[in-house]
Amino acid sequence: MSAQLIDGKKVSTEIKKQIREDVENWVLAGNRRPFLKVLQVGNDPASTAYIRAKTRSCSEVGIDTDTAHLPDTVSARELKSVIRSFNNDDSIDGILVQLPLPSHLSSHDVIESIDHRKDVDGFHPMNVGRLSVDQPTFKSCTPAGIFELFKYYSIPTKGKHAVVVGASNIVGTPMAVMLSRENSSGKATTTICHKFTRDITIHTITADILVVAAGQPNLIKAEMVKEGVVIIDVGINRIADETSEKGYKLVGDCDFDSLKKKASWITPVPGGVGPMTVAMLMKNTLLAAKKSIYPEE
Ligand code: BQF
Repeated sequence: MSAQLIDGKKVSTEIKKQIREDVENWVLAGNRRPFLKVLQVGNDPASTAYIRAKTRSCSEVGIDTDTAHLPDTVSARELKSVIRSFNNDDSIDGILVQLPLPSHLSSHDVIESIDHRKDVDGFHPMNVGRLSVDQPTFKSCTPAGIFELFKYYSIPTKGKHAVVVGASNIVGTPMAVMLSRENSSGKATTTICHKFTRDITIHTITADILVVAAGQPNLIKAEMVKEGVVIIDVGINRIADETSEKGYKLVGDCDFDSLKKKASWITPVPGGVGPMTVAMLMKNTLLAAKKSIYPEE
């Protein structure tokens, strides 16, 4: 078998076109243009690249955006007071604190200080909790983007065995929740593997759908999966590459070349899940502006 490619770049472009229309209609109806405030602490180059991708997408869909910068020495008090001022600013619809934060700061405390009604990343405990009980919420962007890909390519999840490798708060855990809920989205039987899983192959080999978000290049190889599996590779790893002008290239967590011969569907890296994550951020920002998740009365 040779896998069909899941083209996240193409699907995200189509979704952003739709969001652009929705934004224009919202503005034409007399509303203020949606506004996303980004906060960068320090100047990690990968974070700068991600913020650039988000800012570019904002301009594509007609969302206003601005990035505030704080030094990596900022105290938790100062950072939270800046976030409080964004919470109280009615011109700001969505707040995004770019992760990871410097190690002296607790991302839990920082995320919890964001007004959950402006939490377009969907990381606030209020939004995570609502996700897990099937209430309207800002869905974490990467899992939401993966579900858009399932929809676009008519890849069924109902009744399937889904295996998620990686249990982060950002991707693995919300992905597993969305896959497993029986009333909305996934309806799959779901296994979560993480760093204490003794033998991940006994799980991955039975997967109909394998979502990998472990941050480890080449973790998943062809002999660890069954014929016809759907491979969703969330990994984004920079590895040295002298032939590229940047000096590095991006690879996922999966051995694409061997897996593409065995899988039925596979996402590439780059151009797979990554662009969908950014598209879902645009969607959440519009939902925040419209107060769709948390109506005012
Ligand atoms: C692509 C992220 C790890 C840690 C913090 C397009 C993005 C990535 C790849 C992007 C990510 C990953 C983001 C591609 C945002 C996804 O073409 O393949 C877009 O901008 N992402 C982030 O903000 O923080 C991270 C991964």
